[in-house]
Amino acid sequence: MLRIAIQKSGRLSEESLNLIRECGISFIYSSLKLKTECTNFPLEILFLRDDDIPGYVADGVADIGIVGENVLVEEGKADLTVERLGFSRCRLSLAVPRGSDYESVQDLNGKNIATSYPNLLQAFLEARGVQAHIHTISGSVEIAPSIGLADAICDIVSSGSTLISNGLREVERVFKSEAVLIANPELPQEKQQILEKLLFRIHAVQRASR
Ligand code: PRT
Ligand code: ZN
Repeated sequence: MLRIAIQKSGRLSEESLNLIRECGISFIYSSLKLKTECTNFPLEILFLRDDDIPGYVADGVADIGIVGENVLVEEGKADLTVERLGFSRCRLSLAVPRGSDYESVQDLNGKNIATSYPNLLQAFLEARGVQAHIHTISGSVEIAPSIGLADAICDIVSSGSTLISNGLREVERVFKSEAVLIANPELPQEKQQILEKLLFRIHAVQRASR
């Protein structure tokens, strides 16, 4: 039996479950249960916080998982990727208050930037020779400038409406993300074979939806 970790409730959950269903795999779903065994394929589904998924897969607690690349790369585990899944697309962007006279990334030298993605942001700034003070906060990043906590923010954007409603302007794209399938690199042969069967079905689903 192969164990897959998916997000319990959030922006990845529904499409992760849909992908498994589209692969012809059946299971009984209850929002109260933290795991479920599929009835017609050797797969067990674990429902977890997205941030915990890369670590569990790296440690072998789960064999495979579905997570946003933004979380995966932030946690330094990009090498676990086996397949890009094409949903939950978004970007990690830098944004500044609408009225500020931002011209280039160099304007961020010495500034305070709030983010939940310090590693991705640090790599982006370093590559451009910018030194800023990064303040790591775990949520509600968009309000940081208006309460005087930061001069700029770096957060996930999809439609851009959250930035607009908080008086912010997107100025740099730091990272492009989509959901990815990840796997423990040392799966025993039996599990590797189940993963290959699953990947075969995922490819068929992807071809059919193109
Ligand atoms: O509880 P748990 O820890 O599991 O969930 P979470 O709250 O950490 O994550 P969740 O469900 O918000 O997002 C899961 C993943 O979905 C992210 O890691 C991204 O890979 C992806 N994703 C896609 C997004 C968005 N779109 C998105 N719009 N993640 C977050 N947002 C947020 C963003 O933080 C901002 O507050 O939505 C707001 C911006 O949206 P727009 O449309 O107004 O631009
Ligand atoms: Zn999370």
